[in-house]
Amino acid sequence: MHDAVSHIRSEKLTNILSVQSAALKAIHDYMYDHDVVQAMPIILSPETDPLNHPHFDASVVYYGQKLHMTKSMILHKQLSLLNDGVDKIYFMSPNVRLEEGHLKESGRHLFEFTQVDIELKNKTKKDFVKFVDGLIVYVFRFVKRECSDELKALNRVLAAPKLPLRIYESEDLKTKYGENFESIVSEKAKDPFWIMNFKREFYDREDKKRRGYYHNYDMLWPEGYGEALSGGEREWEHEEIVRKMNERKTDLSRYDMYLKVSSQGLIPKTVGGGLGIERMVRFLTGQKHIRDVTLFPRVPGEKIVF
Ligand code: ASN
Repeated sequence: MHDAVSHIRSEKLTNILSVQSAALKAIHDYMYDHDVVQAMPIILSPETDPLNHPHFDASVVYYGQKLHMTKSMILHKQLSLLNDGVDKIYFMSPNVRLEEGHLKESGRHLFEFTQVDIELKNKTKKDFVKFVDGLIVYVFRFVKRECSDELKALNRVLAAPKLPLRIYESEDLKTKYGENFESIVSEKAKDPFWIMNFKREFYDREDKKRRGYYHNYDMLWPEGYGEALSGGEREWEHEEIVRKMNERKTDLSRYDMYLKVSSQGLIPKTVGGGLGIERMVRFLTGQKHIRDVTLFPRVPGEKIVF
């Protein structure tokens, strides 16, 4: 209890919250300037991101209906772009992912966090990378300008990266550095960078002519801070969606409504991704563990105080 109170009262946290506030303003300004519409997030829905890695269930039953807490708004992002007048959308989306306790060691996992979740219609991964490159530099510049005292107090020197950010292919990095390539390259890097092509969820587009190649990506922070954003171009064709759900042994009945929409050919062609807010603040402020940048830490496996 005492530790939690002194954490909330610390001057370090004052500085971190100022940096976070500036970074959030920069994100909103950038979105507004680029005509990206902000919509409100949802927390409970019949189905959410399947998140194909081990985690505990977070659902409630409400009037007989099972509702899941948002793991990511990916499916809702796609559905929101069914509106013909909206081509670009973002959500400041709280996610609940009840991760396994060993992930607390990573320094970058929270079981409750917020991502700025972006989706763009009729755009490609190239467009998205360019859009996010611009966002990152905009945030860096704004934070450096507005929070020079706070950064100094935190002993953090930030250099705005040169654009375009470097782009790597995961296969090349795997050959060079082995399975742990993401951490190794993040340790070595001085600027944020992109890695293309990961086998992930059903909704990230797989190349039809080159099976096993996925038109998706991660953006990583340098200095060993690891994953910042993940996203990709999306599957929109019903047959591909069903094929990939089956490949991942997904219970199709859970995605009944989504599949109804896709079977009518309505899923729009989109690209997008989600940037973790707390991870970004951890990097901007140079903190060792993500718990240090949150007012009320939710670290996997740890008991919550407040
Ligand atoms: N936000 C991610 C995306 O847009 C999905 C996720 O967080 N799992 O692809």
